[in-house]
Amino acid sequence: PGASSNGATNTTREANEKTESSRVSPAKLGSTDVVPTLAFPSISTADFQFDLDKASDIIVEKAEEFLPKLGNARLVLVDLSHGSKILSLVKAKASQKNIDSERFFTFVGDITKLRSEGGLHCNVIANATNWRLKAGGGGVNAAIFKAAGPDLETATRVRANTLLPGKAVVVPLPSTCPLHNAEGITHVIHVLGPNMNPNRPDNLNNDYTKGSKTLREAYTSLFEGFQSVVQ
Ligand code: AR6
Repeated sequence: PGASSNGATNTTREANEKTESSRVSPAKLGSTDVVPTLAFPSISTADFQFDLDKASDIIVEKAEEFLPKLGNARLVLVDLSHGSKILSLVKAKASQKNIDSERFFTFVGDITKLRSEGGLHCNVIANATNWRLKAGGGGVNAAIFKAAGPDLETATRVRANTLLPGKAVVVPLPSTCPLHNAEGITHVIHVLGPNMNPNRPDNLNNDYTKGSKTLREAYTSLFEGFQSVVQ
């Protein structure tokens, strides 16, 4: 499942096949012993138009930095299509580094349906959100708030009303939440990345010195948030 040859590039197909094999042992352990796994979208690279090549460097750099701090936990970069450029770039760059491909890999699928449709159990997912932490707006933010229903909005409000670029907030999901009971997701981590979209307010006006610094901070905040859940 999820590894259809329909439009798949070799790299992404291999990535999903690798995932299929790497999840065999945790699946045998029973539902309470699943390997802690964070699924995250590429922050800022769609609606916020951050350069894909620069973003892929930052993702690989931050994954390499955090993997040793995360025990046996896994980091999975997710995107919707087999043709995803960011997945291909990250996969190629990660393979050049001394990174355990069982603990950091890419996966094609909808982040709100990874277990039910992709067979990949991730107990934590990240959301590329907006500064108001509001539902809607398109992209992964709209998808996650829609799939989680009003429970996520309520649980988010308890933690924060707004978010600064480069910051993340960890939100525990109540067991009544559909994402919790159907997908096994116990936490959503909202992350706000730098906005490079010239058509949106508060964009960084193509300043990649600031933008790259903020994207690094965003991944640091995200992975530290995941670390706090795992410990
Ligand atoms: N599952 C997996 N990945 C997804 C999904 C999904 N359901 N939907 C999108 N992606 P974006 P940004 C991928 O635009 O650039 C929103 O309106 C997508 O292909 O969601 O940080 C917010 O409210 C891309 O690789 O986030 C903000 O205002 C990645 O997720 C703004 O967009 C991020 O794309 C944030 O823009």
